[in-house]
Amino acid sequence: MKYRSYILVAVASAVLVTLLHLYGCNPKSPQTLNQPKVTINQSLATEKVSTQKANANVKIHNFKFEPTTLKINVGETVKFANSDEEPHTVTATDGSFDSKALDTEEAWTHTFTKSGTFPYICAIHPFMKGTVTVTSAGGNERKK
Ligand SMILES: [Cu+2]
Repeated sequence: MKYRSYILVAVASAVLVTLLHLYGCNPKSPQTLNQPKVTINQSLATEKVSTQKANANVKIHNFKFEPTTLKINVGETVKFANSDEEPHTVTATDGSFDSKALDTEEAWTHTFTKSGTFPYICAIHPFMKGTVTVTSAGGNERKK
């Protein structure tokens, strides 16, 4: 008889401990067990370091500026990228900007702070011509 009650107590204790373990020590709901997925932005790592954002792009390709004529607003930045095997420059005919020679896959950015029409050439190949037309955006620009 005594032996049997020992077993009962032991079983009851085991059940109690199990219940305590299930409900007392395991408050986590299944949702919190789902770990958030960590994704590493690989594109940031492979992109060439360029902090300056361009509003427009001009590609230098086959001894041409593409697009040849570009219209932007005052304060916007244009990125000129040379994809030719030859070096090229982006040189304003009025002397207001000059990229100097850009090698293959080299890029140069310029921010246009004045409205107007700016023809430019490649100083190495003067037959290469382009134009950037800069207009003031909604007349908000009052800078001098
Ligand atoms: Cu050139």
